[in-house]
Amino acid sequence: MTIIAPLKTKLDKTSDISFCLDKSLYLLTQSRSDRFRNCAVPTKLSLVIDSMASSMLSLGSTSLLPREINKDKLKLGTSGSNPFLKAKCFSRVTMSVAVKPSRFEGITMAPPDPILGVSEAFKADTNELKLNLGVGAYRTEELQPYVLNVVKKAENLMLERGDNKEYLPIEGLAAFNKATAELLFGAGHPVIKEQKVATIQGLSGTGSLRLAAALIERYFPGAKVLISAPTWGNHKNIFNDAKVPWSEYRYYDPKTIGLDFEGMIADIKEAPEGSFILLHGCAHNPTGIDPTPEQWVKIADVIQEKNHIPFFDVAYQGFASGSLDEDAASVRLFAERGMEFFVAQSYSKNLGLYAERIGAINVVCSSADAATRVKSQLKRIARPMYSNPPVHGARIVANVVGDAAMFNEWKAEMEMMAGRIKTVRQQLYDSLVSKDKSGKDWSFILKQIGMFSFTGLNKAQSDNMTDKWHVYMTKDGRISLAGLSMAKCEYLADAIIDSYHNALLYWETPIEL
Ligand code: KET
Repeated sequence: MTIIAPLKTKLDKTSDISFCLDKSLYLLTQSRSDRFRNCAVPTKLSLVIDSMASSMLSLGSTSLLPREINKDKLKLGTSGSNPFLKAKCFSRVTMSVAVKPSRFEGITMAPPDPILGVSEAFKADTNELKLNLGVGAYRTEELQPYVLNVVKKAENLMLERGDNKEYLPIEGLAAFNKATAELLFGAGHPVIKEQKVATIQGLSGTGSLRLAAALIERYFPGAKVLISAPTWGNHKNIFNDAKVPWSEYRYYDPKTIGLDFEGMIADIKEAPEGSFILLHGCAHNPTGIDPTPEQWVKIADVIQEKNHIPFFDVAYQGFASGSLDEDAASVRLFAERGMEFFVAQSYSKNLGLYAERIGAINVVCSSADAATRVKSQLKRIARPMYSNPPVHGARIVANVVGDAAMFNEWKAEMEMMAGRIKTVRQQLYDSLVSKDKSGKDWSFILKQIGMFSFTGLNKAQSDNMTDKWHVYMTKDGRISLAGLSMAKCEYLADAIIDSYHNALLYWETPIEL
């Protein structure tokens, strides 16, 4: 269908040319002296000027810019075979404009992603002082991306073996699924031995969460997911897109810059029986504040009492403490109680496989039979979404975990990465304390764990970090310490101190993504 906008114009010194496009009306101002040879129209429009009419007009070339909406000026016309409509004549001139709009006129511009959009803005900045602390991605001391040596070894092995590129089964690579469940629960754990875990390979942590969300939507209609306030911003998108209702439980207390444990417990207790409770297995994003082992026990108690279903997001196993086992303690506590629950896993951070999109969804069931059925339905959900997952990352994980020497090498590299983050954390704290004479207590930075520091900077202060200091971070006040080097700690401390004390203060506490 071609949409035609009949043009009615009366030429004065400045003529108003109004036309209508798919319910949008634009008022165009055209100077008489300009020549009207071609029309550079905003990308939204494709505008064809009737050549006869345009020569009659003998107006100059110009850009037609939408000025304002003027509903009364003109009505929309649509055409069948003839792309030009006969427009009515007012005084001296008749002309027609055929407008071929995009079918996507109704699609508005999406805002940049609050996390991945920061990397795009960083790339566009030409200042040499710039620092990207937005996305949670590990960098070397030289601020370069890091490919683990053990990953390179595993890839070489794959080349030597001449591994093929055949489709994987819908559930993914069997050796990966075995390795990933064992890494989570511990090899030989009863839930694995008794085949009570339904594991399928997912498109990293995000894709695995999305599969579980689809399963919830299909088999637990109306059930609510409770997520922490705040949480990783994409959790809300995932549940929204899967049409799973969610609400928040209290988690972060800005007054203590710590866990609001009482609030958390009260909100979990209050949730309707049988709700899903989303928990960060370790290294809570964005706060870097985890419950203590004793608090985990109480959380498990209240979840069990209320018959809720825990849903773990484990994106940082090994990154919180440097130990894979220690960081899986929360998940294992729930497994030992014989509870049924979900665990989404990601190898983006701990193996640095960000772009390989490798992870898994595990559903711990109370029987092997239930696990078989759940797995069959997860496969059924995956098949029309992406058919089957990519093999490369799965082989890397299976090779690394399946070979004792490579497994040990991985653990050593992970300790190195976690250790470097701890060192810059300490250095940032030292720099802040030595430079800031206001007496502010910066010790919260040392108490937080994992890749991030939740600085408490509000939006205006975060904007100042970026606009004035070229430090890129998310607007909720989170900085990724994995993107910081020792050499940049002083500069960052200067930026934080200036932003904290001098940036216009909003009334708000840190915003959520
Ligand atoms: N869960 C959490 C808590 C998380 O922080 C991330 C990624 C993911 C899951 C998913 O990662 P994946 O690469 O799909 O396995 N977080 C970082 C990157 C991102 O936002 O996508 C981040 O917070 O910077």
